[in-house]
Amino acid sequence: MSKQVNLEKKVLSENDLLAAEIRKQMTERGIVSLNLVSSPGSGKTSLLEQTLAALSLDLRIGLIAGDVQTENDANRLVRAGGKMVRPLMTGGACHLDAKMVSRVLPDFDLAGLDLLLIENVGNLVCPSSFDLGENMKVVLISTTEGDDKPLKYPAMFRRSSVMVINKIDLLGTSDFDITRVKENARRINPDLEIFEVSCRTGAGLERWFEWLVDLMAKKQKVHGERSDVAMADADSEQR
Ligand SMILES: Nc1nc2c(ncn2[C@@H]2O[C@H](COP(=O)(O)OP(=O)(O)OP(=O)(O)O)[C@@H](O)[C@H]2O)c(=O)[nH]1
Ligand SMILES: [Mg+2]
Repeated sequence: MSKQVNLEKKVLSENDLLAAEIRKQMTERGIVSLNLVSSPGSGKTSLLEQTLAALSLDLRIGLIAGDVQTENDANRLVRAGGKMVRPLMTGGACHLDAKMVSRVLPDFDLAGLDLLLIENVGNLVCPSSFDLGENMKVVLISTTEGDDKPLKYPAMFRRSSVMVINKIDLLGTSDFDITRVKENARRINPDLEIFEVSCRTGAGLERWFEWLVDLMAKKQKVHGERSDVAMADADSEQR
């Protein structure tokens, strides 16, 4: 038993080292990276399709579509206008890890990217334990899943910075209570930024797009300031 615990610890710490390297690469280039996590079918690919449709003219978006099997999601994202899309098939594993991400990263022209969106494997448990070098995790929950899920799968909601409640067009067709799901999620993580959207009707998506653009602007301002400082340091070293 303790051997198994030690092995798990080793795998996670190796993953964290690799994730830190990925994060460093992204930060150096001013790329914002989001890791989308949820149960199967909550609408991760649908949200990415809508995001591409709205923002791909203004932002250079790279996408990694993680799946246990098939390239269905990657194909959908290409059809939605994604120009830099890579499928990442785990072949059985229930989550992406940093090693898998670092395997496909060389396929991207990082200098030509503003935003990297990673769709994780549909699973509300395992992906919470694996840092992929992202800036933040975005957890989706759809209105067909039950409003108690943040309490039952707390790690995912604790480790996410954003919760997107999707399929609000289906509110009223089950006993899902949107006020209760937000209360439950905030009991686990009071700092969660919450969005209520329907990827089917488009309701609520404008706020998500605005938040994303704003996040990019903030990160790129910090990146610009850092680059100025680095250039000033290099100049003074040369003198
Ligand atoms: N009614 C409704 N259906 C939606 C909405 N968003 C997505 N769907 C549908 O839900 C189903 C699953 O959506 P996906 O985007 O494939 O979900 P996913 O999270 O990417 O699924 P996995 O990759 O398999 O985990 C599809 O049939 C979508 O058309 C929504 O806002 N309302
Ligand atoms: Mg998907």
